[in-house]
Amino acid sequence: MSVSTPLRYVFVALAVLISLHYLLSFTNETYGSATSLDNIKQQFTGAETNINLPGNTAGGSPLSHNGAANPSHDDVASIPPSHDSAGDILPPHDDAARPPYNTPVPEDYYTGAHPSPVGRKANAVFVMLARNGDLENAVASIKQMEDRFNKKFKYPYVFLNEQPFSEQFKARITTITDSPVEFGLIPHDHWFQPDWIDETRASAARAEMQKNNVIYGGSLPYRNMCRYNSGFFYRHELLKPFKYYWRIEPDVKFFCDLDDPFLIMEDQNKMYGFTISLPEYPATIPTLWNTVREFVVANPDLVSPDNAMDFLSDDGGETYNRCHFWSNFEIANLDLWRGESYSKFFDFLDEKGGFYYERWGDAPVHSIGAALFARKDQIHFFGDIGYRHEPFQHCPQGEAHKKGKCWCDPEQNFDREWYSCLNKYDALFTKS
Ligand SMILES: Nc1nc2c(ncn2[C@@H]2O[C@H](COP(=O)(O)OP(=O)(O)OP(=O)(O)O)[C@@H](O)[C@H]2O)c(=O)[nH]1
Ligand SMILES: [Mg+2]
Repeated sequence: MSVSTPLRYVFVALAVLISLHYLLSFTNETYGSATSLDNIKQQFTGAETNINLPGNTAGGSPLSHNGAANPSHDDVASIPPSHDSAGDILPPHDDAARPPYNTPVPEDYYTGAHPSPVGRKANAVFVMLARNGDLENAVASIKQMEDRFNKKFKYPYVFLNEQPFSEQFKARITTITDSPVEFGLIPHDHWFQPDWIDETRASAARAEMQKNNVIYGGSLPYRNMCRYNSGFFYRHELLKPFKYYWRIEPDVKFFCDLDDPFLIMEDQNKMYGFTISLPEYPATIPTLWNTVREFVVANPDLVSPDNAMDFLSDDGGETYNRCHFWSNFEIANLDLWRGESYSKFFDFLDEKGGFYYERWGDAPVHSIGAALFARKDQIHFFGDIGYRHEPFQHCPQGEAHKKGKCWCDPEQNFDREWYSCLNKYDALFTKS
């Protein structure tokens, strides 16, 4: 059968129109939704159409979860969220035709709009000493701190380095937190070996320790770092506004969700908090204890009553049992270090040159300072903070493990290992 010419034109026009409609329906969401049968029906009947919630893909777009139809972060930022009076989230009013699965989560779910869960914060800061080369491990530690704790609390961070931080370092760190972050340069004289140190004697000591395989025994930068952490970090300009700090190192692990430990410090008038304690290597501190004794004899008034000497010594101060709090984790009150007692103590130690002629670590120096210049009840064991710095970890036990939803194996716990000093800390409070 042949079709007459005018009728053929009508068929061709109709075919073009129908093709165009399907083409637009697939490629343009707004067009598709405006012309869908459901919507056209709704225009006439006022009936509600089904809403496809995220996770309810039946009848929804296959792109609703991860595909190209999801808004980018920039889209989220540019669309103001709207709330009804009951606080429910409504689709953005300026884009009502957007399918519900495409409605972005309101921005205030992502930002610091929510205050700390308990509604108040301490005057506190995280501190990390790091080199540019520590970047990957620094990011790993900070990301965990954010996930376990700080994305709820938004405490600021201070990073310190004796060399300027690279742009890459700053960019990678600021990407993973919404909290304020400062990158500080350490003043030259706070870091490097002072002129009055006898370099011949210092380098001979390094060579000897290296020969004896003392850990970091041959390293000058490590000594600078130990001296800086012992006596200078708390004087940095960027730390001046703060009262409490939490020291974080690159490449550590935080195992549990946390409440705010800074508030424990503040509310219970704590001075120093730790998670792991152990004895120091004797080869790094041959004359440290004699120097401490000399200081105490000369300055008896600076030592705190009810101190924790029994954590340090098993014979009333005669000898050092080498127990120290592992200072790669510290939550402490900066006033402990800024106060008269510790300031004079540090200067006294520094003048002896043991940071360079031996290899005095900031862990024993801080621990002796905390034990002698604070009351023992001001030293706090953070049993609920799951933490690992290779090769040891503290994993919370029992209820604390459950409450923190900790991911460490509770059986992998340093507390009662033979090499742990926690029993000496416990004994401070159990002995009469
Ligand atoms: N800016 C800077 N930071 C350093 C330097 N050496 C160490 N640090 C930092 O000081 C802290 C302690 O150094 P570590 O090398 O971790 O010392 P450690 O914990 O005794 O030894 P590890 O078992 O190797 O972790 C870390 O936060 C390091 O990133 C340095 O030369 N410059
Ligand atoms: Mg370390």
